[in-house]
Amino acid sequence: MVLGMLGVGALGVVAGSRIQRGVDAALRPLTSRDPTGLSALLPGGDNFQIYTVTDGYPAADPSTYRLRVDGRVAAPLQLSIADLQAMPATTLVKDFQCVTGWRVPAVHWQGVTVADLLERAGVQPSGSALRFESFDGTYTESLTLDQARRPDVIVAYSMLGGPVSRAHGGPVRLYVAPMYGYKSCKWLSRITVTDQVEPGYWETVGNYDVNAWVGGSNGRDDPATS
Ligand SMILES: Nc1nc2c(c(=O)[nH]1)N[C@H]1C(S)=C(S)[C@@H](COP(=O)(O)O)O[C@H]1N2
Ligand SMILES: [Mo]
Repeated sequence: MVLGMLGVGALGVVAGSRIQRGVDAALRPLTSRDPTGLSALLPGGDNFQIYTVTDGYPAADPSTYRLRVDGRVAAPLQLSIADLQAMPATTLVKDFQCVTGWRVPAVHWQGVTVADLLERAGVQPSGSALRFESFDGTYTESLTLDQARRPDVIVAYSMLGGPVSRAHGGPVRLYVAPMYGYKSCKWLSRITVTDQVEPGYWETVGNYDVNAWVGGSNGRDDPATS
């Protein structure tokens, strides 16, 4: 059983090992959508593409890693992985879908809801949105408080049956199930409660929609084309 799981994990690493730096470049998705929808029908398998907007994959030692929660909160937090794992765990089995067209069905995720983190930190009345920062030093994302409090928005420490790998944004990444993959900030280091939405990396560089609902953004539900 253990060997079997390791095998699947190893396959996943091989299949996902391509670095696709900048593949989400501005305007590119407009021409690289999957008009046939066939990629969504391909059976199983870990067909993630691995993205980074920096020169590689940043690394953090899981034993010293801390997730900061700050900004317009009553009590700023600095949480170790053990702290996160001591909180109520949420498990999700849901698809991961990039706005450029690829999708991985039924991915296993585990972590804590952003709602629980916010509850613990205590959001001040002036707070209305969140800024997510990556320790790659470049990537950011945003959600409104209402979006972030959904039960299917988690800070994930486990993915694909094991700790979130370095390539997939470990030790801790965001997973925003109802939205396209660019919302799911990898190498997550900081969540800041802000007074307004600050558009994230691809929303600025690639002009993606800030509200990134799968099937309901980035032109995906335009009545004129569907
Ligand atoms: N820090 C960081 N987070 C990121 C990205 C990135 O380049 N850097 N790419 C985003 C995009 S566009 C997608 S589709 C997913 C890809 O996740 P994966 O690399 O685990 O497949 O990560 C998202 N989060
Ligand atoms: Mo993406």
